[in-house]
Amino acid sequence: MSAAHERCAAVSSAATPSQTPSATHLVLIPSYNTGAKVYETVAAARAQWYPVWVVVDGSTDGTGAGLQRMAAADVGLRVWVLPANQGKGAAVLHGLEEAQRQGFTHVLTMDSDGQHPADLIPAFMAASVARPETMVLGRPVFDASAPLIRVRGRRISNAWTNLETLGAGIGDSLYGFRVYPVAALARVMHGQPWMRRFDFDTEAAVRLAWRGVKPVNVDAPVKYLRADEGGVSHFRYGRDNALLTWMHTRLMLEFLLRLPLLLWRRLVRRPPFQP
Ligand SMILES: Nc1nc2c(ncn2[C@@H]2O[C@H](COP(=O)(O)OP(=O)(O)OP(=O)(O)O)[C@@H](O)[C@H]2O)c(=O)[nH]1
Ligand SMILES: [Mg+2]
Repeated sequence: MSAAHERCAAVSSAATPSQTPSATHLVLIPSYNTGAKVYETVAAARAQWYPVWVVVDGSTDGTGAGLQRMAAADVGLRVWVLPANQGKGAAVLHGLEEAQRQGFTHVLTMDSDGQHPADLIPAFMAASVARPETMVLGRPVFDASAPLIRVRGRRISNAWTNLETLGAGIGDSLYGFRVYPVAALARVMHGQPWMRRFDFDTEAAVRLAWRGVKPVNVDAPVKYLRADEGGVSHFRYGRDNALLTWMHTRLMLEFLLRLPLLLWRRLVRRPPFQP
């Protein structure tokens, strides 16, 4: 059995990963005004993993205080409350910098609104432990609850992403249920002022692929909850599609500048990225 397989087996055979703290991998949940759904999401993540961190992004719905109370009763949970709303990417960066200071090597990001499958956290972590040099990307499996316009919209984003990375194998550009190598993602984010809002998920995958971080795609269901089920979305079609269009414009321009290097790498087959 290879060392990677032994590490993978060690993670998956841990009887209760929610009781045994990981020193390398943590769950990071950015949260903005999701109401009570965030408590359910955090409890579901804690049932699967230790540690779980939440960055409350200037929420005004009282969940900052509620989550801090939860954390006071649970050593496996830590909560940061940002004083003002900064955007999803900025909230992730806040947690990422803290994770790096504390020596964690990987973070699994997941949304706070109950759309992502907490029960797959151990499988995603195991995939990352087995291949720490990669990013483990959720590939969404939609059910009938998914609005057609969102499903079709992401096909466009995925087509751009494939072009911008010369087909590096990113299965889905938008799904935020992922495991990232901390150092590589922090370097990418510190390198430019973008990726602080909804442009985070797509741009993170593209820029990491440009740096040679290979994607590993793992199927993961995504749910669209109705309002009466506690579903909350802050995605605004006009504002956020404009943001995503501007993001792909920037990435395409940079792609053209990087094209000779990307082609050269493709030809000489660079060794894989090491975290
Ligand atoms: N929209 C938004 N989300 C934030 C912000 N800061 C943190 N988040 C979190 O980022 C995650 C994604 O936000 P959503 O509004 O659900 O966006 P989405 O999942 O891409 O869109 P839907 O598919 O419509 O739900 C959630 O966990 C939010 O709580 C912010 O400033 N704005
Ligand atoms: Mg959502």
